[in-house]
Amino acid sequence: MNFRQYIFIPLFLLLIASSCNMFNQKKTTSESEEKKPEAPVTIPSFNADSAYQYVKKQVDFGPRVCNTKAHEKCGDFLEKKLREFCPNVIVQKGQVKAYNGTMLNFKNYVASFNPETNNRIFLCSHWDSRPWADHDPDPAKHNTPIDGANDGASGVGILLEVARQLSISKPLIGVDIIFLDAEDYGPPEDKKQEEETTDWWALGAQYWAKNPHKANYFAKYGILLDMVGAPNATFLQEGFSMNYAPAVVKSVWSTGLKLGYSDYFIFEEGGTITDDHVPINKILSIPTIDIIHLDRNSKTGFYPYWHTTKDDINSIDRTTLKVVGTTLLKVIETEQ
Ligand code: AHN
Ligand code: ZN
Repeated sequence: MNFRQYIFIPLFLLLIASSCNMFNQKKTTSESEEKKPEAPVTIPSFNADSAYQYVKKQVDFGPRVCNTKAHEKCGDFLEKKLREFCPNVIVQKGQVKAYNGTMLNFKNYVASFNPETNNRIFLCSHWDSRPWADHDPDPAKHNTPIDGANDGASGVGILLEVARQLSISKPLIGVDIIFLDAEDYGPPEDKKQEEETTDWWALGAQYWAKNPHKANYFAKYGILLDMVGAPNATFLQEGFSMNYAPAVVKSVWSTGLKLGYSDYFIFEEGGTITDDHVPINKILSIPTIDIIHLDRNSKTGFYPYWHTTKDDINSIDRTTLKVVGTTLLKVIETEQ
C-alpha cells in the first residue's frame, strides 16, 4: 500500500460510515419527534395587575349609576370582555322599581363555561355603583354618586380576570360568572323607613333569582364578592352565609388559609348583611356565600370608606385582589 491508499481507504470508509450515521440520525430525530412530550399543562395564575386594570377601567367610566350613560358604557365593556373570554354569554335586561318609584334599567350578565354540565358553581358580584355617598363624613357630599372602586368594581375586576384565566386553562367543571345590576340603589340614610323591608337592595339579583338565565338552572353553590379590593381587607364569616351555606363558607375559608391568607379570611362570624346572596338563597335555594369586607372597628361595620366619595381607585390594593382571585381559582381547581 502506498501513501495514497493509506489515506483514501479509511477516508472512503469514513464517508460510508458517516452517511449511514446520517441515515441513523434522521431516524433518531423522527423517533424523538414521536416521543415529544405533550404541551405543558397550563396552571392558571391570577394576575393582580390585570384585575387592577379591569377595576380601573370600570371606574374610569364614572359612577355606574343605573339610567346613566356611564352605566350603559361600562355594561357594554363588560359584555365585550366576557365575550372575549367565553363563547356563552347571556344578557338579561329589564326594569325594576326603586324605593322612590324610579324605574331602573338594568342588565345582568352571565358567562357560562361548560354550560352543558350540572356539575357547576357560580361566582357573582354587583357592577352598578351607588348614586349617593350617604355615609361620607362631609354632609355636602351625601348626594354625590360614588366611584365604587371597591363597592362594585373590585369584585367584577377579579371575576373578569378569573374568566380570562378560565379561557386559558379550560375548567372541567361548569362555572358561571355573573355580573348583577342594581344592587346599590337602596334608600339613602335620611330616607330610610323605620321598618325597612330591605327589599330595595339587590334588585338585579332579585330579578335573576326569580328569572334565572336558563330554565331549571342548577349550581352546587355560589360565591358572591362584595368589597374585595381594599388594603388589609378582613373577610369575617357573614351571618346569612353561615345560615344558608356553612359548609361552603368553611371550605372557602380553609382554602384561603391553606394559601397563606389567614390575615384576610378570618374564622369569626360577622353580622348578617342584606346583599345579592340573600334573594339567591331564599328564592333560588342555591347555597350562596358572601365574601365581604366587614370591619368590627369601623362605624358602619363595613370597610371604612363604605358609601363615601373616598371609595375610589386609590382605595384599591393589588394584594387583596390577588388574595381573593387566587382563592377562587384554587376553589375551582379543587372542584375538578
Ligand atoms: C345594607 O346596607 C342593608 N346592605 C348593604 C349591601 C351593600 C351595599 N353592599 C354593598 N353596598
Ligand atoms: Zn354599596
